[in-house]
Amino acid sequence: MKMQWKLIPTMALALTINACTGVKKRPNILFIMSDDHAYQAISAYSNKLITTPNIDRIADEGILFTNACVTNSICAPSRATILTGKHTHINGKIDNRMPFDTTQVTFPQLFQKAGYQTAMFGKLHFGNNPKGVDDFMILPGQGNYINPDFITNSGDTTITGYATDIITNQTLSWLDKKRDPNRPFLMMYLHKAPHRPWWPSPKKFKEFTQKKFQEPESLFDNYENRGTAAKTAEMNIFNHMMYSHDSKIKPETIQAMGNIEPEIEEFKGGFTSVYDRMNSMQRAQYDPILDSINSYFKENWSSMTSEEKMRWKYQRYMQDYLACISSVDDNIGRVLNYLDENSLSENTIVVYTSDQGFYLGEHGWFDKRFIYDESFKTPLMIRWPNEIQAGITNEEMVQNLDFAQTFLEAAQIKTPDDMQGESLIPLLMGNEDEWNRDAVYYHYYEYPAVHMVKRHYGIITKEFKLAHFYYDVDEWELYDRKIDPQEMKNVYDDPAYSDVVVELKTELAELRIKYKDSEELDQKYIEINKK
Ligand code: SGN
Ligand code: CA
Repeated sequence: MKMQWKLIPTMALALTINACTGVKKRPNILFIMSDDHAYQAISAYSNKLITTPNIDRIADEGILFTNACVTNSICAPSRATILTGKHTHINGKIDNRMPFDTTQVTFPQLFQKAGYQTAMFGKLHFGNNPKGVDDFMILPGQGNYINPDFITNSGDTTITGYATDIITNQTLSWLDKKRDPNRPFLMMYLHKAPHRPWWPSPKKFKEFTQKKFQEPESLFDNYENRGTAAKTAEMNIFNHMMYSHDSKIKPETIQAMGNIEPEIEEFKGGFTSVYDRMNSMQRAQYDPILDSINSYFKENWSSMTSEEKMRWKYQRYMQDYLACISSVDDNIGRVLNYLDENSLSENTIVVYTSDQGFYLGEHGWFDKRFIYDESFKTPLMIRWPNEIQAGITNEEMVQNLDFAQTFLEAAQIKTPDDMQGESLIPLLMGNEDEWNRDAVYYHYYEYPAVHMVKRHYGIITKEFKLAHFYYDVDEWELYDRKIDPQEMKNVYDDPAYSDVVVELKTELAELRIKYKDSEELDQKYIEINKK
């Protein structure tokens, strides 16, 4: 009998072969993704802020990618790229607002057709009926942290409790009760956390409000030597983070202090929209912690300098953001333990990633969107016992664009010709000489919109990053990634880099052709957004 892996000549996988049939056992895939989880907040990457022992386990027992990145640093577009294996200008989901064209082929559909059992739990962000999944329970849109509503194949439901725990309970319950032991599975386990407005579980809220975190060097960045886009973005912690919506100051405290924060339409009721979902038992758990934050704020705010306010907001931000991550980590531990206890670890590929990176005060920012490192890069680690050597690190520039092809190759399913990534299998197997990508392409569109990050596209190599900001500006930026890893100085106009600029512009034009992006498409998406 012809073994399926022969379809893929470069692959040298030692997949378990069934002695009787001679057919290789296809691996299960557990794809774990969080929403807005910065690599700076995973101890496998850096232990400055938090310890994440369970997420780290995946890296320790598998491969850690230190240069993984996205093609468009925003939620729904990243998810569309992961599902379709195509850049967002091709799959059409260029921003959170555009509809996702559900007639497209997504990789779970191919798994389903190939006999895999498929399921999805948690945040997808678009589409009520994800195609290609036998069972699902997804949050509508962004979803809620507390007592979240879910869309399922058997109707809508609301579950009491904390989203991160509930999504995990559903995942475990499916593995336990619905998994068919005679078929491989593809499970997409997708956390809502740690997305804004960062509501932790009561236990973690209490624990993390006692902690103080190290500030990043560029917390007070004044955006000198950068372009207009960095100067006009609305994601500065001091200027754009909201006391009520983000730092959890109750509206009555704000009012008692003389309405110190203007109500911005978009964030109106931001605090109450979460708080009002709690039942009285939940409120009794949150209130003592909220009261302590509120009374400190009320007593000290008027005497704080701007610098002190920035520092206070940064600490409140980190306390809540990292507390959310701590719950994600605990819950991932539950799932990894389940795999161990049920003899599933050995034949399951476990992937941990985020839909993009995030600013944790670097450049004074929160949120994402920019081509700059903290939002462009994303965590990625993959465990596959007997196939991936434990504890290896890889520095290649891999993208979320590559995931679909990687999973398809691992599952011995034929990849559609129009997917635009590269399978990461050679890198997983340690065959780096079979990998020859030296640059990646990036394109961000959601402007004008929340956080006001201008449209831009660019090319990134290990040495340089060249970006073109357009729409209401026409500006180029160049960063020397080796000399200036924090991207504090745009050297585009520096004559010392003129040859680099010429070379990278040529390569960028080639990449735009390779990935079928163009000025016509830039213009088309501007016009569509105007409608
Ligand atoms: C919400 C957030 C923004 C965030 C976008 C997109 N505000 O609008 O801060 O940039 O989502 O996030 S909040 O009302 O949730 O606080 S994304 O991850 O879905 O792209
Ligand atoms: Ca996101």
